[in-house]
Amino acid sequence: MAGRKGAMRHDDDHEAFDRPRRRTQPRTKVRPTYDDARTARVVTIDRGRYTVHLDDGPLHGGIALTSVKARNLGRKGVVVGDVVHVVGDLTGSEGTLSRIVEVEDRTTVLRRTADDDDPIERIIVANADQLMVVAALADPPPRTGLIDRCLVAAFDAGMIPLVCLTKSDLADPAEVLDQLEPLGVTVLVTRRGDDLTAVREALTGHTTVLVGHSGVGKSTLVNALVPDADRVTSHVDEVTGRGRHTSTSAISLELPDGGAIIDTPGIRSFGLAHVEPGHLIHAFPDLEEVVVDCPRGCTHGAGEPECALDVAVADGRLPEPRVTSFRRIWASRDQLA
Ligand SMILES: Nc1nc2c(ncn2[C@@H]2O[C@H](COP(=O)(O)OP(=O)(O)OP(=O)(O)O)[C@@H](O)[C@H]2O)c(=O)[nH]1
Ligand SMILES: [Mg+2]
Ligand SMILES: [Zn+2]
Repeated sequence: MAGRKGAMRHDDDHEAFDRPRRRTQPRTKVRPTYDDARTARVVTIDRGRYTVHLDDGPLHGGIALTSVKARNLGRKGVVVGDVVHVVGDLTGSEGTLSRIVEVEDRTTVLRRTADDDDPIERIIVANADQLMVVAALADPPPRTGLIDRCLVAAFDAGMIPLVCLTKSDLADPAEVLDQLEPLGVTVLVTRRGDDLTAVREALTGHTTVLVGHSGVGKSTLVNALVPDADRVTSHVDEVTGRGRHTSTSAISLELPDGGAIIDTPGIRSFGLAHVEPGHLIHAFPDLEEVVVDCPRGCTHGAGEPECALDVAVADGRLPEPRVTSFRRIWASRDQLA
């Protein structure tokens, strides 16, 4: 109870903060200008408290602040990865609080619906330019449907997709690699204690969000890539074969050589109700070129009677696995993974 009271008191403080400074004009017309605001990035959120980093964050000499949302933002959401403007105490000293007064336009948003029938979409992360689907080759076993769905989400969001297949010490990656190959997506294979040079190279200079089932090794990767990350990891349940949902909130961590990696909680499914039909083809320029010859309203799916993709496969302009793989990931939208 005591903790709760403390939190209430802070909220009152922050209302007081928000009162316009100049009182000579009617209050409703005064819009604070926040000339003194600094730009920061949201790295994690915990019960209404936002940890934001000024400049590059602590690893690169910047400052970490605890912030609350200013009232002028109303119900506008603030998510991990957002670039925000903060005012108030910007020293980062213990016990200080700053306020987020503005959220900059997002370059990308990763959305997901809980499942395809769920109309409520949630933004998971803003401003990431890469999405790395993390899947274990065993323990828990790979579910290619989920990989496909995450790839659709990445393509739809205009993010560069990557796949990381973990636990290659436990199972052979050949089959999953074969299935992903025609998509032309970068696939990285890792194992316990591996040298992670290839992963590092793919991530440096980018902001990459990790997405995958619980227990696949997302936090393990983060710990190997970021010094002092200290992400808690936990074993996969021997009886159910499932992860334990060890990570419970998203957090963005700076990479030593530049860029950031965003660890997220394990997901059970990845709903794609928000994905526009026809949007995915933009991520496949070779196919997009061909479908200009499709009849109006063609979805380019396997059952389409006059789809130009079939003609292009028949006359050798497109490799059949490429078209089949495109259709598979598009069809994954209708399956629950
Ligand atoms: N054998 C093997 N085990 C691994 C590997 N990578 C991770 N693990 C183990 O897998 C378990 C789960 O790893 P986590 O990093 O906690 O998984 P996570 O994806 O962060 O899980 P959530 O936070 O629940 O979403 C831990 O016991 C890790 O030690 C690997 O390459 N090989
Ligand atoms: Mg984790
Ligand atoms: Zn078509």
